[in-house]
This record gives sequence, C-alpha cells and structure tokens, in this order.
Amino acid sequence: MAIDWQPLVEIIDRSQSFLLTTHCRADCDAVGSELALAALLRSRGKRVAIVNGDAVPEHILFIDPQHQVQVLGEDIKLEEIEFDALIVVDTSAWGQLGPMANVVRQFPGARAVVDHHVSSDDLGATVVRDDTAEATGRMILELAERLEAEVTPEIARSLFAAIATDTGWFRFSSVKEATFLALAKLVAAGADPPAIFSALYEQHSLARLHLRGRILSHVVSDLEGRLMSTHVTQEDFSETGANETDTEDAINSLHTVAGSEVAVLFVELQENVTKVSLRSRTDFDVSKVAAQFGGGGHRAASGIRFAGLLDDARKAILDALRVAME
Ligand SMILES: [Mn+2]
Repeated sequence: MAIDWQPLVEIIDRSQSFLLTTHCRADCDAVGSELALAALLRSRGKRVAIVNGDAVPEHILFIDPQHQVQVLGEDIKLEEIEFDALIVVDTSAWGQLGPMANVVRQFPGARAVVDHHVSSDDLGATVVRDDTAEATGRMILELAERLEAEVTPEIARSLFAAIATDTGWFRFSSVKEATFLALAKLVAAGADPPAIFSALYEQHSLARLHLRGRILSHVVSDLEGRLMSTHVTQEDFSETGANETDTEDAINSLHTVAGSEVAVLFVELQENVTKVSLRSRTDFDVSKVAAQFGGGGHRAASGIRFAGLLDDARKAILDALRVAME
C-alpha cells in the first residue's frame, strides 16, 4: 500500500516542537516508533518530548536506555505541555491512550496519527494509516526515507525491535517481502539482531517461566483441536510472582499444536475484568469476534477487555468462536 506522507510532512515542516505519544502498556513497536520518530525530528532541529500515559513496561526498558519516555503526571505535568504538534503512534483508539487521551483531546496544535491498526477512532487528527503494515516501525522507516533522514544505529535498533516484536520475530502472516527489505536496511544501518533477540527473549524472570508452565497446563482443545484456549488466574500470578506482562507471547505456544487454527488466552485482571487475546493462523478473522465484544485488532491478532469474570468471559467468547468457526 502506497502511503501518502505529504500531509504529515507538511505538519513536520511547519512545526518546531513535537509531543509524541502512544498506547498504554506500550510494546516495542510503540516505544521503538516513538524513539525513532523523536530522533528523526531532532535531526531536523525540532524540539521533541515523548510522553506516555504510563511507564514503559520493565521487560522492554532496554529499548529506551536513555529514559527518554516520560510519564504524564510523574515526569511531566499537564501544564508543562506546550508543543506545536502532537503525533500519536501505533494506536488510534481513545481507550488505549489512558491519561494521555485528555491531552490529545485538548491539544490546540496540529495532531497526527501514524498507525497500522484496522480499528480506529476519530482523534481529530491527520491520519497516516497502513493496515497492511506489519508494524508501525516499518512505517516510520518509510517516513525517514521520505524525509531523506539519516537512519542512525539508534534509530535502526529501535525500528528493528519494533518490527521484530510485532511479527513475533518474523513468523506472523503479516510478514512480507517489504518486511525483510526494511530489516536489511536496518541491519545495514547498525541494528544487531542477536543482541536485540537476547534483550527481548532471553532476559526473563524465573517467575515468568513458572507462569508459562501454568498457562500451558491449562490449555484446552475444542472443535477437534481447531480452537485452542487457556487462561491465567490472579492466583497464578500471586503464586508464581509473575505479572500481567509475563503473559506476553504465551498465546503463540498454543499454535505449536498441529491442526490449531484459533488460539485464545484469557487473563483474569482485578475488579472483574478479563483480558482476552485471540490469534488466528488461518483466514478466520478473529477481529470480527473481538468486535462483537467491543474489542478490536487485526484478522490474525485481536484483543478484548471483557467486563466480567474469567468464567463468564470464557463461556461467552468460546461460544461465539464455536459458532463463527463452524
Ligand atoms: Mn504495532
């Protein structure tokens, strides 16, 4: 998909200072895109601050060694926010911005969004969207090329990590030729894949490994193995000492079973909220089922925040999947 960068380039050209933000519970695509975009803008003499609604999750802190990401209300106050332009990356959903939603809503200057998600709200912004892109990070690389900016080793590392994580280390169906062409450019510019892999996947806690054991032991198979699901309870968290971010990537283990088409992970959060992740490895579109429950995402990967108990979430969503997958 050819992206029209011109409206965003015009905002960049006419603005001197930029506020960058992304979704809460940020991932490497979110933070990597923010950091790379910040470096690009600074290389053009712009003033840039990155302010998120919550802190960068601990397991991806390696991506921001200089602690450039600030947290609203902790590192920077609302009244200190004065910028010409605001750019939101890797989300277009009010509900994912957390405390930054108000900042975006009241922002008086130019607003822009760079995102690859299908489902979107109207943020009152100039939107650059490519829902065929595997990661926002690859879109930022394209912007760098459009701006003829130098891709420094820092930018390369941030964007490599962004693309690597949003593609599950290049194994999701969203991966295409353009992915590897971008990665080749990033490696040429100084990204070090083994170092990034180790920082991402080989620095976890023992608690996370124990939690993974529980997630695997809870797996149940449905529709003769086409629908695989599992869950994590608050008790699993407290007994292993792991936390919610330690569930990341666990769902993909369910697809290691032959014949599995759709995988679902239910995570019991506090206050009767259940977080649901869905992954499809066929043409079956999990975002349609997610949408039935107010969730969103892509055909191959979607999520739901279900207002209800774990057992109720399992019953409702697995029932809906059984019907949809028949
Ligand atoms: Mn992303």
